[in-house]
Amino acid sequence: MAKIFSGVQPTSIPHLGNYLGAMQNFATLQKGNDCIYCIVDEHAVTLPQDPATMQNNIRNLAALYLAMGIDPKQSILFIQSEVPCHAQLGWIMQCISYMGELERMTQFKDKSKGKNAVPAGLLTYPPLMAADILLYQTELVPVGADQKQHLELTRNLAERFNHKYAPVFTLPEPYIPPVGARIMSLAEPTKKMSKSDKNKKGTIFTLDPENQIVKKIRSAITDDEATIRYDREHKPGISNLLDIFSLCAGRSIDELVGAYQGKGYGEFKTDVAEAVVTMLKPIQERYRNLIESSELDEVLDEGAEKAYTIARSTLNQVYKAMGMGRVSRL
Ligand code: ATP
Ligand code: LTN
Repeated sequence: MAKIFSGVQPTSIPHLGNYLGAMQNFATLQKGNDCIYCIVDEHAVTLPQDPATMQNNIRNLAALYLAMGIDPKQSILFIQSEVPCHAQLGWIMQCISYMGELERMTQFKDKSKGKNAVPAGLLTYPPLMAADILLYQTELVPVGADQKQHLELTRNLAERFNHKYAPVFTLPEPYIPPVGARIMSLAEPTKKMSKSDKNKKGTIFTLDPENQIVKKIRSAITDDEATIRYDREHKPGISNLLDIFSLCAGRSIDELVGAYQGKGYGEFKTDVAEAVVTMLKPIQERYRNLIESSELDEVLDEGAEKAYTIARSTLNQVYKAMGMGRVSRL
């Protein structure tokens, strides 16, 4: 039985990369493990968000978590800003982080590139993520490949704290799936599929209607070799579609490559689209039933309460180890 924690930002509707790289595993990992899943709204505001859109995104994401199979009887689902311990431990983690290591984070470099006023929160995002994970004595963190570096930093910060003060934190491991950890943009298959991509043709959102999914996959950039084979370097577009097809249809890449020998890209893309639509349909149906229900608020209230109890106990140990506050009150 492992302790598992992960989070998704309510910056828009989760896309196929978020689902195949991370969220699909959230549900699978529930069996036999203690899972905690979070809507990380404090991470989302490291870049400016429209308040009304953010409220909608939070509700949509909560409904999608459940629609994707998170069972609130088995797992805890909550909103980060409703448990103040995250911001509190985030501060401590910032204080034990070095500027140099934060400036070296690839996500910081990518997101701050070209900006003449870089919000400080973009730099201090990874110590907050470390706090999220460490508060729950997490052992395993299911994430996409882009988060590996942040997980390494989390382990370093935990070790640094444990060594300097007291052995409070468990060292977490990333759980990165062998296929799907880096789903690429359909429009630019050398870049990861992203919510913030300006070109919406490259991203399939999990709530996209069928006709849009079909259209986006039909216009996916491929190559002119006209052979379906897996080669990430020379055929990034086809390889990405093979990854998506394999995960959505539950068929191995080798089996698919065999089945599409001598067939054209048109037929292949039609079948990829069908596999994606078939996989997303039941999720979209469950989402529509949940979004208007009062169940969502009950789940989130209960989740915040349960998360707080665990998080507060870790935070007390941290404050005690550091000599903060009054020990008699902890
Ligand atoms: P953005 O796309 O705007 O950079 P994001 O989608 O990376 O945002 P989150 O919503 O917090 O940010 O990501 C949720 C999870 O989805 C994380 O575990 C992340 O690693 C994973 N993920 C994100 N993009 C992909 C992708 N293209 N392929 C696989 N996993 C992904
Ligand atoms: N940084 C992640 C989102 C995130 C997260 C976390 C993931 C915030 N806190 C804790 C796992 C565990 C992202 O941008 N995808």
